[in-house]
Amino acid sequence: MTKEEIKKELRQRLRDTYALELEDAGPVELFYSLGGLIKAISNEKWHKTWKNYLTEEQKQVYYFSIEFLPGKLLKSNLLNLGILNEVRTTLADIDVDLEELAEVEKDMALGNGGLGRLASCFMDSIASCGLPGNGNGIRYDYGLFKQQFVDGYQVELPDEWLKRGNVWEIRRESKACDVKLFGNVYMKRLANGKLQPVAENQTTVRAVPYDTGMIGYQNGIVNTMRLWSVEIPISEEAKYQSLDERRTVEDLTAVLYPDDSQESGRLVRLAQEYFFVSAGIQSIIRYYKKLNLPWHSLSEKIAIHINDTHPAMCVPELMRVLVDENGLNWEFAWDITVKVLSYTNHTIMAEALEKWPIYLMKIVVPRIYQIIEEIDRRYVTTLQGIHSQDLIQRTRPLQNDQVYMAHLAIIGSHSTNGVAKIHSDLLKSIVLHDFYVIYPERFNNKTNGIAERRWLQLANEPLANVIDELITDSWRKTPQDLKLLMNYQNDEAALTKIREAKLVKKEELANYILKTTGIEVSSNAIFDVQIKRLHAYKRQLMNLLHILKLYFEIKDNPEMDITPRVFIFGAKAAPSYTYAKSIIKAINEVANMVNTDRSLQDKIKVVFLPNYNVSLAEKIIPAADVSEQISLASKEASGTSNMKLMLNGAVTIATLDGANVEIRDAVGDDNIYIFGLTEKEVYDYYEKQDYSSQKIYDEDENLRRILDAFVDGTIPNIEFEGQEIYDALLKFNDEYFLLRDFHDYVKAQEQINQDYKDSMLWQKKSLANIANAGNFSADDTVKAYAEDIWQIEPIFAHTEK
Ligand code: 26Q
Repeated sequence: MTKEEIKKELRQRLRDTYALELEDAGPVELFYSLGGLIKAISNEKWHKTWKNYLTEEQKQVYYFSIEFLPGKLLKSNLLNLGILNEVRTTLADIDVDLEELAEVEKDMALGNGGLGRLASCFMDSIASCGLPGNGNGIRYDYGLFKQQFVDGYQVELPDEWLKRGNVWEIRRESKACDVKLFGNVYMKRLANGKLQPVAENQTTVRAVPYDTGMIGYQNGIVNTMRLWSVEIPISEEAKYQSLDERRTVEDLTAVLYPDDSQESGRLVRLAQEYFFVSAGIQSIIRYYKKLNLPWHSLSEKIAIHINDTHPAMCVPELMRVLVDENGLNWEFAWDITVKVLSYTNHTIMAEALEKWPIYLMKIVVPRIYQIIEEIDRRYVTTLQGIHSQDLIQRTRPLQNDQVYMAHLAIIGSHSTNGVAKIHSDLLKSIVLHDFYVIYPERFNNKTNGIAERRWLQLANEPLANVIDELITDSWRKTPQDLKLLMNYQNDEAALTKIREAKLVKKEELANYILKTTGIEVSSNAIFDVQIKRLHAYKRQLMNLLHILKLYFEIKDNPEMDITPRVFIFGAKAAPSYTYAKSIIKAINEVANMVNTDRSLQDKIKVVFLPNYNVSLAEKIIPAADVSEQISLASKEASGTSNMKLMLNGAVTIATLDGANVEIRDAVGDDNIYIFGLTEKEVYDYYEKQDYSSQKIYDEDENLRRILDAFVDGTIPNIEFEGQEIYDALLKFNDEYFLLRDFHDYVKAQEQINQDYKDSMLWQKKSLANIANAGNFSADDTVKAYAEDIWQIEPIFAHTEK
């Protein structure tokens, strides 16, 4: 498209939709008009892609995820369509700043954190690699809550992301499906002797899909992310007499549940899970039937991926559709189901492994529960005589009046993968060891990855441009080419350019911090960043203990030699997770105490930016010098902010947990700061049960002073929260070994303090991180899924044949 064509199109759209001339339009009208134009451009490619998959009968994967976290799409769509620069300069010609328009768009925040963001990186990569793949999820009216701080406390506000409408989606009423919930089911014997389930008093709701094009990176491919929204079917309208009754239906897709193991077990959440699973499976089978192929070919045309256990009802629902609705016999249907489905596990935390009370399942999805019972019954009988009774009992889906969703997912699929090497190994050796004994061939690893397009090309243009100058722009298509940067390890001019690019982003972030919090920070300081959900196992509190250590040291010795540091946090806590909320309050109070103490001479500052989300991540990550990845070894399945931060030249301080292990292998010990217990040492403690945090406290004077600060009034305004934290660390013996790892953590931090002073030494480490971040491209991750698990092929390869 030429600049003139872009201008003409914009003009026309502004007239048609807003009765405005270009000169009179504000950012909102311009954003929506530009969005409409982009959609029109991509729609042609979208339709072609879809037609192509259909006529070629390409095998497609459907990625079922209860969360997608794309963030904003404007710039990413422009980049992937290859018109980012044209549009930017065209707008500049008429005195419009693209960045200002981009700010108009609300983040699409239909996810909690890592799992949802991974799903969206995968959508970008699947399209960019030309793989035939679709997303299937829920279109929540309200995404993850907006976080504000009031007196240092987290306050949650609703996320009204749809208020001004969503330019990217297409409502496809013609593709709606009915989903049936509640009621009772009994088995009726037919004339031919077969049993048939008969349902009574069911509630039928309509699932209406809203499709969003997932635009591949400059390859003409546009895939579909399909999100389902609930409606009352027209035929059922009469049944709903009051607004209240209508509301119970409409509540189904009203709001995303915050990651909240303590609040789990809610009826609406279970209904949500079934709702998008059932709608998704029905629409896939409807499509497959159009192909007029025999049922045994289903697994040659369709792969369905279960992202964590939230969509695990895919197993019984696919069985239901094949057996009840299409008359297949159980064995045949089961064989197909296992071949079609695959499952990813994202956690080893026991409390996060999903289980549903049987009584609730019977209420919400009675037929699905019957099918689960049959799956359980057959599982037990089939393994009889092959495995021990104990093993069979421990692994069956139904136990203790609950349905174990992970068991269902593993038994009903052909592949179970973890998300980093150490995590997958732990699944095999400990967490899911019983299943590994039964199905060793089903287990595999797929280390997570990230979309470099968003996290470097878009988020960090200064660095991206320097990289182009040094190694050409081939890395933009092939992130592995970033390795070429290793040739500049001793090139001072190159290292300086990279440092200057970092400085640009640090200054931008410093301005943002000043504007939003009033806190002044210097871009000469080390920007030390910990951004992730607030969880005890992620140990934001250990970071805070280190900050307090520095605080006391500077107070005692105001002239101490320390590189100025700004500690930056971003984290939401689940609304009912009181301990996490107490940590937020404590960080905010320490921040206030530190930032207002002139005697510290700006040697340390603490900034807790509210409402951490994808857009804020795009501001923080490019500006980071130090990446905090300090979870207790064995607890973080993978982590993905670790990858985004290294890609932007931050150097990592880390435990050997999740993908940190592979990051260390990629960059080498000289370019990462590793500390703390290993996963094996953690498990040794569990076995011996001889950990005593009290002992460490008693023997370490400095640590005593730090912990006492929580309860002796040193940190103001945390009477309740301080006591809670103090007790967690001492009375309840420090579940996540903060005190055990603290000393080692401090030593690593001191090394960072030293090394940062030698600018070239530091830049060299930073370079090694950027250069090796190509190892963590989500493009490679999805290609591995495509080959090993889904057996799907890129569309180019197919057309070339
Ligand atoms: C549970 C109960 C009720 C409602 C919601 C939930 C819930 C919601 C979201 C439970 C868990 C999640 C999300 C988990 C998650 O994001 N896990 C992260 O996945 C990343 C991608 O694989 C990993 O990198 C992280 O290590 C892992 O913590």
